[in-house]
Amino acid sequence: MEKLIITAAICGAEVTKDQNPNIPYTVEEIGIEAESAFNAGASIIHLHVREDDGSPTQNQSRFKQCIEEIKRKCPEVIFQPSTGGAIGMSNEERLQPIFLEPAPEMATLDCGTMNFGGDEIFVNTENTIIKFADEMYKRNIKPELECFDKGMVDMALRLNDKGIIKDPMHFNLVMGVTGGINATSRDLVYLVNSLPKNATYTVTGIGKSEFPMVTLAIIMGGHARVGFEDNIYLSKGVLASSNGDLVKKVVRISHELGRDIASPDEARKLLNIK
Ligand code: KMH
Ligand code: ZN
Repeated sequence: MEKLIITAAICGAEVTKDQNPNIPYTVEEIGIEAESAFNAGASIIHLHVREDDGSPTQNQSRFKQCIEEIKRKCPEVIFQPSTGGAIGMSNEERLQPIFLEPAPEMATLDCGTMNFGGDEIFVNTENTIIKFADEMYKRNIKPELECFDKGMVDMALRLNDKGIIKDPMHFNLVMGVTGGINATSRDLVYLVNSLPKNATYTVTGIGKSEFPMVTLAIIMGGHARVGFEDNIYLSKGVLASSNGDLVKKVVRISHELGRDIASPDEARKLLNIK
């Protein structure tokens, strides 16, 4: 089986230090968390950034500072800024990291609108998806297609048929968000069977489903995402002390199952990043 690409979602936009004091906010903390994930085996950093007080921002200069800090510590790592940002942000706000110089190698492309718990709605209309995709391809940025539900996979496939989303596609199947698809083996098999043969995919399980879903992905030939954005616990009731702790656990599981871990350059080849 091909090597496992591990993505670390080190920070997110919603989780706070009240929930786990190790959530990074400052540039320095973000650098430390990225380094811990990279040293443990992550080849991609999925990046949100925060103000020093923890509030989420898509500010381009904040992204630049954080990326420079991470590059200083782990120059080879692949950056994947979020264009999802936080719920309620405008499209213009969310797109800012796409216009960084140099352009990031990847970015997220959220493939549909959905409930996000309580009164929250994460809005991604079809036209938004098309605009974000166009902006990414203009800059040779590989989109990771964030699918929180089956209809989002279908949206990506429809836009692929129209030539808007290009082959080979790379999906992130995000399972267990309130309002999205459940994190079950049945549903993962259903999603994976819906993908074209030449697509690659990563699996993200939210909360306590993180490690079970990632383990299934390792077995099925997919790739794995972990990190504070998705889950703050190393095991039941035990807060993770770093993103590196979460990545180390995936590496351990993967090695037990006989699958080696991809370096960033190996990940670039597997994802067709040029
Ligand atoms: N913060 C979520 C509302 C992404 O990074 O593209 C959306 C999100 C997806 O995190
Ligand atoms: Zn994100």
